Amino acid sequence: MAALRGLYRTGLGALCRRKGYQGFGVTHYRPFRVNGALHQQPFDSLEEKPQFPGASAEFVDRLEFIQPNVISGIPVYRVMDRQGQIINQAEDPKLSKEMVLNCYKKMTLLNTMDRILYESQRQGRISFYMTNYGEEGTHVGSAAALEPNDIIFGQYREAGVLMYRGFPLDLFMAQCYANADDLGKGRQMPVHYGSKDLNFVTISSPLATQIPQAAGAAYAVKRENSNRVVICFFGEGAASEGDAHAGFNFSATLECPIIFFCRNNGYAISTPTNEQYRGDGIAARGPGYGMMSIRVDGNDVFAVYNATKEARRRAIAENQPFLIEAMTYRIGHHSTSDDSSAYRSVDEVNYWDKQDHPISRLRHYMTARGWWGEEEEKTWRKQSRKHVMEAFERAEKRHKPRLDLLFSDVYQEMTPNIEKQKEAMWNHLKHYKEQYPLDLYDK
Ligand SMILES: Cc1ncc(C[n+]2csc(CCOP(=O)(O)OP(=O)(O)O)c2C)c(N)n1
Ligand SMILES: [Mg+2]
Repeated sequence: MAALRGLYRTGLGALCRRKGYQGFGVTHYRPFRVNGALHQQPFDSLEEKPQFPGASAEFVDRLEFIQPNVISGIPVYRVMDRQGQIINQAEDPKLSKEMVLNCYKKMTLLNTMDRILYESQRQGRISFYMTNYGEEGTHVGSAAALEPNDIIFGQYREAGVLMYRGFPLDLFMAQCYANADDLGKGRQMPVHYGSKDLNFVTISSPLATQIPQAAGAAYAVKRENSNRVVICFFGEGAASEGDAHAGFNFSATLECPIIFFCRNNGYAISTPTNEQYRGDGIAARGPGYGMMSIRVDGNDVFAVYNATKEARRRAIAENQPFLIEAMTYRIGHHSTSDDSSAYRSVDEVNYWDKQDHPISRLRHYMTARGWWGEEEEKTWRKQSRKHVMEAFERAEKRHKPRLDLLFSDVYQEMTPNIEKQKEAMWNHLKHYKEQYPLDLYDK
């Protein structure tokens, strides 16, 4: 039967039929009338085509289930090897020295900020933190390929994207310290950044909520015809949520200019990928939605850059969604509420930290070109740490936001019940003021 299907695909089936070949088909007679007289038209069952509106397909006459691995072993696109050498010169994005140094500096600055804020949480100075260790290449490679007016929806582990866009250290710190400078007015948990100026939609923790929201934004962008794209970041764990399906399907059917960027970092908290899904990762799902898809080496900043740049260009030109699955590894714990030594070995983590790291790979590339050496590294490490420490000290000293901001921005105008809650809070604080550190708050 497979051979027969092959014949049909190559058009030989049609040839046989034209020559009157009876083959495997059964001859039937189709009745029709001309001027009241009944005639019979012979036809071959193999000529029948399915007419169902839900699929483009052929009939087959043998029971055969489709193997789940028909889409498997999707290759991983990369530009550099682990030593930072370009494998195929034609794929080198040939970024300027200035741009490469900027990428490297953003990746390492993110590292330094993570270290300081992680330690701050450990010392009880902030309530919570999530590091980005090991995934710096996915952040910076994608952010560098976007334009400033593209709209970004993140999950929570994409601080490097925001940093590349120009979000200052002071605002990162203000958000984590929930101080009066925080753009979110201190009302979110740490790492839930957002910036209207930088087109970075505020993070929401319930997994995958951003995916249908991003699809809707992409539909709006398409209607305004503004030559921009929406990019939506999510983890491979979030891709198991129903909202991911809704977002993918709406984007494909409404033909939206969106890049779905999956950071496949091997874990959803303690659940490894081999317990999360049975197919070939997230890229394999793209064809099921009728979506262009690619898998890239997320630790290769140039591969991520090239894939995002091309997906951006085509998403806008052709009004269609693209799915990028960037393979990487979460080197840090899931968050400060997690201890990953309970579910993975030190050797496993060390491999990624020491032998396949996006930062060292880019550094090898820069060193080979004579753009970076020990001296530059030492100076930059010192300087970036100083910047982070200064921002951290400023944030810690700053007052917390005015307390009644808790109640604003729920609706454009405060509703009577919210007004009542606000009054109740002030009354409570009047009675029990000695129980609260009110001097820490803006008046
Ligand atoms: C709807 C919902 N369910 C569960 C959680 C708890 N939770 C927070 S992060 C996370 C794992 C997500 O993994 P992944 O999407 O791979 O992102 P990663 O943390 O690896 O970057 C889970 C289960 C949540 N925040 N929201
Ligand atoms: Mg994950």
